[in-house]
Amino acid sequence: MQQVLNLMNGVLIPAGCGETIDNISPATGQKIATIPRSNDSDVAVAVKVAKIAQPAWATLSIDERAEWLDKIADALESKIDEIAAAESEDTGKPISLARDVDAARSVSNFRFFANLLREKPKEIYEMKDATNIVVDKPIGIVGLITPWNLPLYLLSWKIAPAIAMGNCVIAKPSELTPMTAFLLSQILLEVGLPVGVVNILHGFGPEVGQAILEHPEIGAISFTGGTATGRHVAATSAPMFKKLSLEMGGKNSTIILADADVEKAVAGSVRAAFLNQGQVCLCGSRILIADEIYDEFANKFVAKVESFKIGDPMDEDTSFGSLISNAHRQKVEAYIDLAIKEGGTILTGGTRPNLQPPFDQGAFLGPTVISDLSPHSRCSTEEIFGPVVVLHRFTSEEEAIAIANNTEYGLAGSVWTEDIDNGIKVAEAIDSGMIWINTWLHRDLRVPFGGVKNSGVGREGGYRSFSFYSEAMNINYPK
Ligand code: TXE
Repeated sequence: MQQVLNLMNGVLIPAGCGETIDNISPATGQKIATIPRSNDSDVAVAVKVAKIAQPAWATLSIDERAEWLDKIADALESKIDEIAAAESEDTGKPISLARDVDAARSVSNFRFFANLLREKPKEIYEMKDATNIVVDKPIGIVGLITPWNLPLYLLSWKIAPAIAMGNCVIAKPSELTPMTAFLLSQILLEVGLPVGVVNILHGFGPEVGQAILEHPEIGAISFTGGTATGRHVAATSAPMFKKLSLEMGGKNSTIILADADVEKAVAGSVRAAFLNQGQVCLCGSRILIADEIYDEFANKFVAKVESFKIGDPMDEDTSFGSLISNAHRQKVEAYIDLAIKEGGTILTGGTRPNLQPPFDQGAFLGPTVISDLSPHSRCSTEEIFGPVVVLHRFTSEEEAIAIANNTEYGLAGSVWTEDIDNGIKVAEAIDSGMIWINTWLHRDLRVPFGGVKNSGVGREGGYRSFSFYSEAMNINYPK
């Protein structure tokens, strides 16, 4: 039984109150660790140590901080299999996905921001009689709050740019997935990162998370999670004028135009629908198909979905793991029941697979495809955040765009067509932060990442992350 500890001031310690929370493996239902039940007094101590560490950290040169990010990347890379195994056990995702996506991206997040920091151009604006120089000053102490679906991938996506810009961080991973954050804590100690620069506190959102939101000396909050919680984060932080980055839910459309390459579109849209068992906010959970190719596409799509290998996430051949928890599975199953009430037809899935012990105790649910629902139905417009997709026909591109925009979210999506120019035209008409054409989740870390409407506020990625984690100051002086 692993005892997860907080990282605070360069040591691994329990919560001040000594209380713990059980961490359950989603695939087996077994307790695998305990985590600290931290609260506001732990946050108060973390802020004190971060405040002491921050001035020295901020005065390091760009190259020195970039060097630290590279050291962390190298150390993560040397433990990529250990990280993948921990992430797979903690989330229920297949080990192959944990290695190829979660662990690999955690390494590249630190390496990417190290190099981007080195290349960061100086911002100088010359006037006839004066010069302006823009200085990006650190905020000081920033709060990072992250979700359970891509634990280390998203934690590293925030920590790297935050410390690159000279801040110290107080991070709170999801209480459902503490394991790789704990591995990162140990790695930060191994590489000798100066104490107090990164502090990682575990515990419940409304307790230690809320304390981070409320602490007056934490100047910015970067949150990734559900829209409901994001609304609460904003309501708490905005009146304190904290900088706020919100990455929240999605209900993304995959649009299959009549001229699409059907084989390519089927393969791509199945991956976009069910990667990480559909628990990625970028997943394409509404598939809009041109009438002309609907039957061919739907049949091939269902056949591909039925080829997933569901089971032990630690088995290299498994391509479909468990959901994050039994509670989340019940939420997803409630949507499947609702879909039937709303007139939907279950083309495949909708049931729990029969698995051998101990996986019979896991939060498994088969990939589910539903047709014949109205595009205005709750299942077609609300975020389910699980392995459930709805298929819709459309007769014109205008209709497809209208369906795609008919949701409170605006995060991502994809368009499948052999005519790229037309694909770009359709993409631009969709209220969204990012659209892929004939692919999905192909990521250049320099581009803006984030959404509109109820999917988020602000953008992460590249220099946009740097500007979030700093305060721009202009100095003007005469020639
Ligand atoms: O979110 P929650 P979950 C979205 C995804 C889905 C959800 C899944 O669409 O809706 O996130 O993650 C902490 N004060 N995205 O269920 O509950 C909580 O402890 C402070 C979008 O975990 O919102 C956890 O650490 N913190 C995203 C974190 O908030 C609080 C990608 C998120 O928890 C808190 C990934 C409080 N009062 C998931 N209550 C994207 N757009 O990229 C909870 N927390």
